[in-house]
Amino acid sequence: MESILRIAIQKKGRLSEKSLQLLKEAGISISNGSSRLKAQASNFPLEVLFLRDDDIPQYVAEGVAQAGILGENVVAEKAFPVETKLELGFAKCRLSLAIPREIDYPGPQWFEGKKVATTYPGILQQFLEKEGVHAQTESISGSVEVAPGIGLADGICDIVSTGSTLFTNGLKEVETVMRSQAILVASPQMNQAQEALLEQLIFRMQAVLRARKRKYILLNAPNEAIPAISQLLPGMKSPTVLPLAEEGWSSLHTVVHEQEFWDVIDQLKKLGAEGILVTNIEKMIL
Ligand code: PRT
Ligand code: ZN
Repeated sequence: MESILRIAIQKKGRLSEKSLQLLKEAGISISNGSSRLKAQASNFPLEVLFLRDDDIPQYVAEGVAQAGILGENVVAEKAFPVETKLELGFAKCRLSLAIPREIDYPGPQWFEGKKVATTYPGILQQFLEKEGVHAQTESISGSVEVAPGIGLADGICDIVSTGSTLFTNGLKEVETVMRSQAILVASPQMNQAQEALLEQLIFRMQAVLRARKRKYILLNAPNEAIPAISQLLPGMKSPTVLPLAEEGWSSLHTVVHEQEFWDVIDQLKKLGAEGILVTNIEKMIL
């Protein structure tokens, strides 16, 4: 029987589109959208299962799917034996403790004897234990941010991204319990052929993720500035230098982190660089 790799991704929510996008950029075509329970890739032995994110750790741990894409926060809360293979760089957020804004916060001991509403009781308990604080956790399944306002709890422990949900509910963030982003996890249960397929998938995803963080730079510079510019922008090995038709000038091509580019732009201009072009990279293999 030909082997196939199954990957579980979120059916509908914050992770769905970006998970599908990553598979697509890894060169995997999935015909039908996430309207059904599963879909087959047409050009890679891969089947995609569309699930609620909360169910993914169990499905992967039990080997129903060999891989999954979900938030680190959910992996940590569910505590199933899955292995983190890759940080995917999207759905970045933090799990934080928050309390009513008007309260002066002295430190974690404020929570002693208090009641905290959360959908992450496991992670919260561990944090409180580490801090040596005894608080009661109130597990609720949604709209955690309204709990203090209706008198259900003194504080909350919830996912924060921009902070606007806390703000509109009169709360302030006082402790970061964990940071999270989307990750690729793998099952402890898979055969050799599936392991090989997963390695191929990881290789492709890495090429995509690496490229997302970087830009391809082309610029023109006077020849005497090339050594200095090459030091500023060393690229993968060293920059490509091509002569321009105009005597004494060259075109220099290199790869940089986007942030580094902004950090050195003034220096580049001082060195005489001009006609600077910055473009996206699709894949990058070292
Ligand atoms: O239906 P299913 O169970 O699959 O989905 P879900 O509702 O449990 O999850 P979903 O789609 O909301 O989020 C999936 C994952 O995205 C989470 O597990 C996190 O890893 C990640 N993520 C990133 C977030 C956020 N950012 C986020 N802002 N998850 C939730 N939020 C919510 C948060 O709960 C709060 O209500 O957004 C609000 C806070 O956002 P700000 O911007 O106002 O701070
Ligand atoms: Zn969920």
